[in-house]
Amino acid sequence: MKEKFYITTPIYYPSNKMTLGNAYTTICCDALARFNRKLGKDVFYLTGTDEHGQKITQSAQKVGKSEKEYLDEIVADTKQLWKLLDISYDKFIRTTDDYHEKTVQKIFTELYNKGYIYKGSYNGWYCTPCESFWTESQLVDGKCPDCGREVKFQEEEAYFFKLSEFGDKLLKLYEENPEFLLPKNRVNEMVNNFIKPGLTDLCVSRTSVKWGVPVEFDSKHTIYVWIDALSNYITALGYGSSDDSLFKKFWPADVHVIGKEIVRFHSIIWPAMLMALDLPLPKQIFGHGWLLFGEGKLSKSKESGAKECIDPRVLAPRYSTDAVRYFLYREIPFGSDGGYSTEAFLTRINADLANNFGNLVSRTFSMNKKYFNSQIPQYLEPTNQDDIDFRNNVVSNVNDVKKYMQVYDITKAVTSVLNIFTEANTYIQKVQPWVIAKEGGQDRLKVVIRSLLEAIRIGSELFYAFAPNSSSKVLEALGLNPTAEFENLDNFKGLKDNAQISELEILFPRLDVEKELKELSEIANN
Ligand code: ME8
Repeated sequence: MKEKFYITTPIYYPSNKMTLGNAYTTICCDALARFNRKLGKDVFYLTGTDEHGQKITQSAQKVGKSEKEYLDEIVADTKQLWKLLDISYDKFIRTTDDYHEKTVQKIFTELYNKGYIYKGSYNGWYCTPCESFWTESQLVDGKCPDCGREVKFQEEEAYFFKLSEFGDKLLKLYEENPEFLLPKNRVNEMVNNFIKPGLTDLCVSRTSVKWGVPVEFDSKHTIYVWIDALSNYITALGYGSSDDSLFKKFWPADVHVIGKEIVRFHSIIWPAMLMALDLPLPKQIFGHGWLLFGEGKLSKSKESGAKECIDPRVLAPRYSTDAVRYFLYREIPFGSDGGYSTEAFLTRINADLANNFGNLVSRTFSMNKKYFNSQIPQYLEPTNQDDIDFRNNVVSNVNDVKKYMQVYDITKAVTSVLNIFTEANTYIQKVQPWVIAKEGGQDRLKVVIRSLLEAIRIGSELFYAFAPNSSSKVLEALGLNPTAEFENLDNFKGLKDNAQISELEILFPRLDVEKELKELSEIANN
């Protein structure tokens, strides 16, 4: 039986102003999902939208629509964006889906029946945009510590989840599984700032919020959005429904990938909920950093006043989806914050995609055309040390890519893929195939060109997870199926002797950076 791999993004707050920052988690998960499929695993990649809460009602009212009408349009747009960005999700869950709402009710009732939820009364400072309650001491200058906006004092009858009972269990979890939350530096913050000082019970119902899932046994209460939202990871698999085969197959999740600002919900509340439900915990949680613009996070809930174009709907059609994806993987060390700049984006396209990858493919294909009529030279064992060293370097980079992907180090993994192309370009300069061709070393020429084509094959196989479009074109030109599982990554025998290679268009045209900067800035300022 195939090994399974269940990966999730957070479910997104519906927005028609998605920036590159918002798309970051989904783009990163996509590389992991694709890579694990190529490793031969049975992958389930989940994403979706988080559609309940007061904020939705307010936004819908502003444009004179019902919540459902407003949401349907945004969800359709979001799905289109994921299509544009080549996101290969297996399921898209909406928290307004019927099956989800029913199971959330069941989960709440079960927690109540087990004594983990009780009725009390709540007062505190509520931030509507963040849908979070804060205590007086948590406020920063009297405002929401997360988004800096006004908070309102509210008091109401409410249900509470006994989060306070889970402190010791959570501490034990972190002691026994130091890799449960990655990167490891996020663990200290959770343990020292939240768990050790003592967890307080969590308010999990509201009577003032109407747009949400009603408590099954007390319908004037609406279930707290985070209880509703976190449950998506299991309701999407059919947990608690008449068909829970996906749940049985895929749960526990292999990894929940999330942004750092929602680590607290995923590494404290979610495990506590699962413990209370007697369900296995996810194997890992990965809290990535933020894509930054200037001082603040790029996000739709906080207008950054950006003067650079950060709209993936503009950037992807203009420079290719692969370029947008590649830039995010390569530039922002996965797990840390990273700054965005248009200039860095354009420079990377030129340096890494046009001059390195694209140029390698185009010069190798044209040499192969010139010397071997575009047929793949027959495999011969290398005897020249330069050829042997080159092959070893390629294989060592392959091992690095696999090693880094295993620990979700997307940035180092993609850098190692590009190293393969760099090695190949350096090899061309070093051995100078045109000199070998002139001096009549026909067998050596076969070894060199074959080695280059194989390096392109191996590199493109690995690059497929990150830049699926251009890699597919290369693999198809070489007569291979881009979605096939990895094969022959550690040898130079993956191509067919004498097979014909098809012509390829330029993969990444070189950009005039100055001109692009000017045009993008005009777009951004309009
Ligand atoms: O948090 N850089 O949804 P969301 C990197 N509905 N990542 C960013 C980013 C940036 N500038 N801006 C946003 C929610 N993100 C909840 C989740 S899960 C049960 C409920 C990321 O739409 C953010 O970190 O605000 C998160 O991982 C994702 O976009 C969705 O954020």
